[in-house]
Amino acid sequence: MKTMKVSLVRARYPSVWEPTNLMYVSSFIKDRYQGNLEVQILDGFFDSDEQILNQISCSDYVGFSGTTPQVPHIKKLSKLVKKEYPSMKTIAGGYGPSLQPFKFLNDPTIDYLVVGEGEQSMLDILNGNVNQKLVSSTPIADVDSIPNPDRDSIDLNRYISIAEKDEGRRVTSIMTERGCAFGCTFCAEGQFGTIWRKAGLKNDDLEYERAVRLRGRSPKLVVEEMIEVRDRFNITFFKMNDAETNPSRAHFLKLCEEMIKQEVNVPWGCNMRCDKVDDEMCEMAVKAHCEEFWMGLESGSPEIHRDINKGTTVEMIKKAFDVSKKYGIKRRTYALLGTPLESYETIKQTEELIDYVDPEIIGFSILAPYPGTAYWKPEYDKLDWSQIDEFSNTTWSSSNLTNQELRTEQARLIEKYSDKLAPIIRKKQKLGMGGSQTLDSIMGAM
Ligand code: B12
Ligand code: SF4
Repeated sequence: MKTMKVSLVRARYPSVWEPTNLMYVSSFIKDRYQGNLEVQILDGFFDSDEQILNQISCSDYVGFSGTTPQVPHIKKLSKLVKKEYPSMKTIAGGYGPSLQPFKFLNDPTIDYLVVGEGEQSMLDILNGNVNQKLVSSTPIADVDSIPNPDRDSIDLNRYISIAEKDEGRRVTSIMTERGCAFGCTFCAEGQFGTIWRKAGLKNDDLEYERAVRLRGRSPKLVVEEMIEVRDRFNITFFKMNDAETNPSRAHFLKLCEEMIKQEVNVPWGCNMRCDKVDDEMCEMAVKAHCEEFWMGLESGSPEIHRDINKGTTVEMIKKAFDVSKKYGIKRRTYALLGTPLESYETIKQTEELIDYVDPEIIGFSILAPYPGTAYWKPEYDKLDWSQIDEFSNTTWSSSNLTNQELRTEQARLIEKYSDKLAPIIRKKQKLGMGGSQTLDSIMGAM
């Protein structure tokens, strides 16, 4: 029987995180495809276009993944692939293509466009069950039925060694859940999630839909995966890949309990929502060897908090930072400049909040109105999104501050809190993001 060969490629972008999404797609198709299947996962962060073209030469299918800033590279690669290997089937997926499907539907160099979570759709394509270009399938409700991300088809050591060089520890990521139950105005997750409804969910009740979208993995299985990965790759730090690891307090506590029970004994860090951080959670997390919480404080202005719909308040943030400090947890935070109500006054409030919570690590970004966020406008489509992101945003302004004023404030805050900037954020922010030349220099520096 002929072996089906599949290459999955993450488009170029500086990221020290392995592409868990493609690793999930890979493990799923390897598990369910009935014939012989070979999969390799490449990454434009490490692999040049030439290397990608050479390495995929025997593939039957090549799938590209990326967020909006990576869309131009996906399109460049698909063009190169069709020129070099006209019979190879090309597939585009991920947030970028899913949120702007029209960019791919008329592109003759893309054969299939996968919208939303892609495991089942990819399998359907390989099985020859897809007769149209746009593919979307009902997301898998039981996330425990998806095998662990495929760590055999990717060179994981390339990622681990960057962290080892930068931080002196062997780091990799683990996902404890999927989706998000919230709808912050600056995040595209809400829009991405509503694709599910189009993909087959019948219930139109947003609350219900959001609750369904958040799907926790079995803590026992997550921890078994951690132990396997710890032992196989000699991991000394885990970073949780979740949007937020604590939207469910019960799930978070169970996860910690399981880590203690199964004696993972490896430090870890995770994204935490500030509305749900309390003594018991911190105590359990520390017992489970948690060392870092990454908590977005966004702004010190109560009005901005209401406006961005995150469901957090300045008081919640103070409490979350205070309580985690009490337990010796290192607190990394992010401030988001430039939401519509931003002014010099609100930035001052943000500085006051930062000084109060006194985080160990901080990053400053400027709102990037990505497709899928509440701030997206069709006219932004004319912008070159490979040149824009939240670190060096040369387009966005608030009602009160121009883009130049926001950037000056960002630079001032970076300078003011320079002793607290995470190494990776320092690299990105000092070099400035956006523009292929700058991107090259960032990639060279990483
Ligand atoms: C975790 C995360 C990260 C991690 C990624 C970790 C990792 N291992 O890759 C880090 C911190 C590195 C990161 C970086 C970035 N991120 Co991010 N990130 C997220 C977050 C919180 C969760 C994404 C996730 O892991 N989902 C779970 C996985 C399983 O789902 P998935 O990635 O969507 O993949 C599924 C489908 O999309 C599909 N699929 C994906 N690719 C392909 C390809 C094929 C061929 C197929 C068939 C299917 C398919 O199948 C996958 C499995 O179901 C989301 C917000 C959110 N709550 O969703 C933002 C989000 C995705 N990020 C976003 C952005 C913009 C970025 C950056 C560009 C930011 C920056 N300027 O640096 C970079 C890009 C990095 C990169 N190289 O891709 C935006 C995307 C918006 C948009 N319009 O594109 C989001 C939505 C946040 C926001 N601001 O709105 N991110
Ligand atoms: S910012 Fe975090 S909490 Fe808000 S919608 Fe995005 S992933 Fe969910």
